[in-house]
Amino acid sequence: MSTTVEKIKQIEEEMAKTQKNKATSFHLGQLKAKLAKLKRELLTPTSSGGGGGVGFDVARTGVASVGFIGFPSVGKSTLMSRLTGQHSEAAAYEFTTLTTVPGQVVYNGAKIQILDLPGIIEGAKDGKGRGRQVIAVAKTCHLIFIVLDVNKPLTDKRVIESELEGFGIRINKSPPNITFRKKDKGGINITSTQQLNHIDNDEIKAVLGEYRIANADVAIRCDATIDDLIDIIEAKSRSYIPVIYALNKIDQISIEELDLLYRIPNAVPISSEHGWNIDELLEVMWDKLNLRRIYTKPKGKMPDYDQPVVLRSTACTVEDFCGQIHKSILEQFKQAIVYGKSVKHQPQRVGLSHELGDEDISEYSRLQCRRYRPVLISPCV
Ligand SMILES: Nc1nc2c(ncn2[C@@H]2O[C@H](COP(=O)(O)OP(=O)(O)OP(=O)(O)O)[C@@H](O)[C@H]2O)c(=O)[nH]1
Ligand SMILES: [Mg+2]
Repeated sequence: MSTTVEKIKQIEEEMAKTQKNKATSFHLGQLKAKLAKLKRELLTPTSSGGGGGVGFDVARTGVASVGFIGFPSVGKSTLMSRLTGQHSEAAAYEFTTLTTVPGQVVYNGAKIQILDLPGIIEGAKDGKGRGRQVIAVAKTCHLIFIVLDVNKPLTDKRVIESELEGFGIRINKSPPNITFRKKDKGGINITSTQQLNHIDNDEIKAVLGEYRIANADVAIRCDATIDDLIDIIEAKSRSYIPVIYALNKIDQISIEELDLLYRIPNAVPISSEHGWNIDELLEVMWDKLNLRRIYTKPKGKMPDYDQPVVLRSTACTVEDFCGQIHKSILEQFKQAIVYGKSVKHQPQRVGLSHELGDEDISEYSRLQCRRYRPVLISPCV
């Protein structure tokens, strides 16, 4: 019997041979869905083709974690030591790092965990080297630095991207605007708010058929592709993670070449060895992490600007804030008083579900802060 990897190869070959046209679109939809199912099987550790072996994951600390992915010897460990002060063995030979090395950087009062990971090679997602375990750690990070050596061909960038994509990681993307709801009866009902240029009803039905879904409502609100639809059906095995390309070793290139590098979106040219442009890397990291700093204010006193409570934008309600300080606050909680852009009146009383903000307001002078990230709260009133 052929293995999952072999089955994937067979389907990929068949897809390459099948030209997209009206007659084959149904077949292509089926093949893509089959492929997605097999790939998921490959990534599930319990299945026959699964990861196996000891994982590389480490205990998570801090408010967010950032993982380093790259080919061997691109300078991941050198960057790790530069950012965190935590020593991670760096050397000229390949595969110096053999397991996850955690470190921490404190930026804008937020403790951010940095994970130096072993280098991966092409085919990592299919089980080459320990690549699958490495990418599995990256998949649970809030941000990934793809570290590239600027002396190597830029095609490396595409190779790493496809390794991550093949593992269900979606880079710098948000989930496609498609709602999918299974039903008990009524057949397949497809609605779209705009013209679909890449997919037709036949393909959608073929994909759903492959997943043995006979009754469902599918509402499409973007110019979706088959892959987008599959991503929604396979939502549990997809992670949408922001990525920064750290283009390392710029000390070895000319100014003209550096200018070209600056045109690559989401890229920050750096030299980890010399510490060049590390400030910009940290700034971009901060932006991408989209964290919110909430300053606490004891009643009748000035807010404490030194030690903000830092929340992720996906969990930034007053409840999350109280939970970060101490669970017992929630038991006595009645209302919170909040200043800032997240409220209309300064201050305003809000409930547990209120979302706190981290935005600028210039007219805010009451607490003598020009740039307003802070929202202040006195939990019990
Ligand atoms: N010129 C130059 N060399 C660098 C730079 N950063 C790292 N290096 C060198 O590149 C080599 C590999 O660095 P490492 O930090 O071990 O690379 P790595 O990506 O962690 O490698 P693995 O752990 O094997 O995956 C070392 O000899 C470093 O001194 C840089 O900015 N400029
Ligand atoms: Mg290393």
